[in-house]
Amino acid sequence: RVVGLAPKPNLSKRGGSRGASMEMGGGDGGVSYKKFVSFALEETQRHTHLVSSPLQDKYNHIKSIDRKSDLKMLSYKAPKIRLLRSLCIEGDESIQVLDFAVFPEPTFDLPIFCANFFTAATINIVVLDLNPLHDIMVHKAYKEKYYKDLLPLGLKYAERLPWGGKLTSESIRFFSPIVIWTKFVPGQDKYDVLYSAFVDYYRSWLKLMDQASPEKEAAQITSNCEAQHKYLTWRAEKDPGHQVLKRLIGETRAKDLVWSFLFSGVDTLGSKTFLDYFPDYCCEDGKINEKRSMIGKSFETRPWDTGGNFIGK
Ligand code: BLA
Repeated sequence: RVVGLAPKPNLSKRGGSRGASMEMGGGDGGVSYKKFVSFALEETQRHTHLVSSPLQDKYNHIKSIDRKSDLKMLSYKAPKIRLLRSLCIEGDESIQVLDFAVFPEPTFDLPIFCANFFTAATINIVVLDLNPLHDIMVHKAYKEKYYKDLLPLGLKYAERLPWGGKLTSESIRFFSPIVIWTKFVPGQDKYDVLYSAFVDYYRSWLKLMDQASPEKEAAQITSNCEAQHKYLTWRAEKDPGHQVLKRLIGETRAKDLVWSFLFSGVDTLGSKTFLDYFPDYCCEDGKINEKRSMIGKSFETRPWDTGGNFIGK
């Protein structure tokens, strides 16, 4: 059952990268991220069986307070996918947002697919990655398993979508050596490259999903669960999109959207708190420091070399 405003995954209509640039914009150099979502859903349907998520009934469409923007939500699950969800924000002008993520079932140690695109009149902010489930600084075997073969893919886009400069230092541990972290001035050529990167990265993720076999050991499933919970906890608390959402739909609805939709699982996959995972953020009164970063921003340049070795401080 496909509920709500879903661009229905349709097997007869080929997604692919064909005709990408023709259909991409609004004719004025603008971008619509709907096409990205349609591609992802159709492509997923070719690899697995998507069913609507129970979240879909509650989270489908919100109009912004100023009534100028529409927030559209889609959510599905599949045998290896705990949650595939997307948030698309489109307005008459100013901002376009895509927050698309796929969270695997904890029986799989698959990376988390992450596409976060924020577009305003003069700037695009982009994160596209197969976020490692386990910290690759510590878990070298995990890094080998998933990223060794993907390094050429990262290199393919490193030049055309160059490193976006300093970022919240704490975020780097959630990124892989092939992360596309970039900022650019809006322009059709850039959107075409971004679409192509999205297609390539998503196809790579689906391939990993096809190959993934379930963990046999309970301890490994527990560890996957905790790792995903840590990721969700980080993002639910510190995601940079939160501020924008607050402005669009108000604090209460923004918080609900972030905690119960975007990072659904944060209340169920584990019981540790944000401060258990990130004790540096603890204030003297025991509350969570509201700063997004305790260490500050760093990594002016890409902190991985072409071999995927970490070269940041
Ligand atoms: C900025 N978004 C950023 C930045 C990053 C990300 C790294 C640069 C600022 C910083 O270093 O924090 C994205 N950070 C991520 C992602 C992870 C992470 C994906 O840790 C995953 C682990 N961004 C959105 C959505 C909106 C949005 C939904 O994903 C809006 C609704 C907006 N992102 C947005 C804005 C900025 C930004 C406005 C610039 C403001 C800022 O730097 O805080």
